Amino acid sequence: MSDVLRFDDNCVFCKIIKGDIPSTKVYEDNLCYAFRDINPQAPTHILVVPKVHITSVAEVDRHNEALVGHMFTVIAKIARDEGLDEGGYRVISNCGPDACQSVPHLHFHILGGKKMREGMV
Ligand code: DGP
Repeated sequence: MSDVLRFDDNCVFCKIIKGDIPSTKVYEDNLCYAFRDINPQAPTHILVVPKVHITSVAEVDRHNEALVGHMFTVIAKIARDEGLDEGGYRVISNCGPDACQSVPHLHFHILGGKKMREGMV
């Protein structure tokens, strides 16, 4: 896994990772960054993003699969630290226009802290 940072100058999440746009940091290591969503859909709503610019799940392949696996280890840690373990939580990644992905930088939403409706998933 490379920890070389590759940014897209036009990407809002790349700007957040660089600190050019402020965010409420929850977790950071050399591979990924987690911060609170600006428009929370649940009492706890955190985004986990890789520090390299990957557009979406559609760009996950054998070159970055270890990074994505690491992100899930981080997701589980954050959920524990946020006290979501007992009640449970949802992890979502919107991919492309039909899924209403609005920021084209791979991210996983962690949503928890309330009973969610059954619905899309
Ligand atoms: P998605 O629709 O799956 O691409 O989710 C993008 C999320 O990113 C959305 O829930 C709002 C969040 N978001 C967009 N811009 C910013 C920002 O500047 N700061 C923070 N904290 N969150 C943002």
